[in-house]
Amino acid sequence: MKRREFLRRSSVKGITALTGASLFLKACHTEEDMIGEPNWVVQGLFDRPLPMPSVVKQSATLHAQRTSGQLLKGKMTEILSYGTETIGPTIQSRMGESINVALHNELKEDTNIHWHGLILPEDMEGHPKDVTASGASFRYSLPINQRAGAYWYHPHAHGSTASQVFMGLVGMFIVNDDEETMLNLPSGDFEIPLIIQDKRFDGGRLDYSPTEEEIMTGYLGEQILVNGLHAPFLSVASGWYRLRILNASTARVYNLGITGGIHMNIIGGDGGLLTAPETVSSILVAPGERIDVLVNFTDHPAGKEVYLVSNRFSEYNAQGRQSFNLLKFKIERTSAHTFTLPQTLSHIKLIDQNTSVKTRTFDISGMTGGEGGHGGSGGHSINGKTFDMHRIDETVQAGTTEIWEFDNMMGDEIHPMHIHSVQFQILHRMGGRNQIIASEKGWKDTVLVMPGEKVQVIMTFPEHKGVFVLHCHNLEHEDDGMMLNFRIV
Ligand SMILES: [Cu+2]
Repeated sequence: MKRREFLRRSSVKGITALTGASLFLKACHTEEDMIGEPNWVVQGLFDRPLPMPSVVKQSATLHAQRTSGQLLKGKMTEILSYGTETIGPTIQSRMGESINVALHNELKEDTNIHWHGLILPEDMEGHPKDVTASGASFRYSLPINQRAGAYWYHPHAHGSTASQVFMGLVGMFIVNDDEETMLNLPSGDFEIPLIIQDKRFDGGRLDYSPTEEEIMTGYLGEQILVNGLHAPFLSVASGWYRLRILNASTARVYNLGITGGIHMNIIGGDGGLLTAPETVSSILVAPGERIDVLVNFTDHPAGKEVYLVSNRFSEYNAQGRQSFNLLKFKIERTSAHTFTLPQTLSHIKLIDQNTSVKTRTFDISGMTGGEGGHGGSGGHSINGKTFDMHRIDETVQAGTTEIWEFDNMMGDEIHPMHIHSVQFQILHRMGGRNQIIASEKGWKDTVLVMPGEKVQVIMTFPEHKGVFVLHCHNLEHEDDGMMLNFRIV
């Protein structure tokens, strides 16, 4: 199918007004109508316990390798992994520390690690030019000079980022600091990392084989995994929990909520805590984004079961038309632990717009007109350009502040835009949702730009110099070339 025809048929532009609960329009399809359509999520039994990634501190050794895991009930599946678990270990650190990570590439292809959200020197942060060949090793030395937050890590070898992430090479990277510790937030058994990935299977085999159409829209899986397991449950007490949620899917956006009338108190986004909690009934989380959520199961009787769900958010886009469960919470005991939601969480100094030395606009709505192709000559573009490893697209001055504008006003596709090695603040969203949502009211490294939207962000570049990338975190788009280099001088 030609692209134009495909777009006409899918009418994805209509997504723009449909993302807030109050803006939700009545769908003309019922879910029953659409069962069996492509990428329809298949729900499981929620009868296997949620696995927890192991936690490592100060140093880690990661063996990128082919192994197997029981992602689906009763079936072993070949996956890629950083060790013996289906999800990479959570690397836990404190601001001011330096973390050493040894990567051993035991794959048959290049790989590397990008430390998503961490502000790191050029040679450590995982630019696609810096890959580790099959059979080789690399030592990452990561100085942690930023505030508490849930960051994460994944491969960034151009052309194979999506497949390696899809096959399982992901992990969380937690930074703690004194400001966060003072809050005494729920911790230990009450702090739960939730890493969400959608997967497609062909029989018992993981299947990553996007068609040309799927490179346009993103590759959607029918099974939703949490911490590497399809349809798990978590046994909880009737107290407060802190959920550290990461969307590590290649393209799927989730509109997360909890059933049973339980609200999500959003306390943080990509770059750590907000200034104050924001209470929502559901929230969009795009690929690459994280949310930090406090949930109160107090006042719910033992024996009650509720679900982490993704609610419908668009009737026009295939992935927005369905609501489905991701994880079951079984409230099974009472908790002696008491906690009161804090009124204030952290201090965030807003960047003064008057200090910006330049505004750059990035047109993310276009295609280069090529036929596209995964890792090929490219279709998705930024400012009409597809990624060239050796071309510097933008040059910025270390330590200066700029406003960058991502313009998807004329676009038809969903683009979560990510900038390496900085944290930014979101100034405006024009068109579409026309607002900044709860998780966007703090520091960010990835911002969802829906079709019909234009988003402005402001950031101060770090003092370290070098070449970094900005790109779409729909990983099919990224591998298709929707990425540029910027150099800090
Ligand atoms: Cu994109």
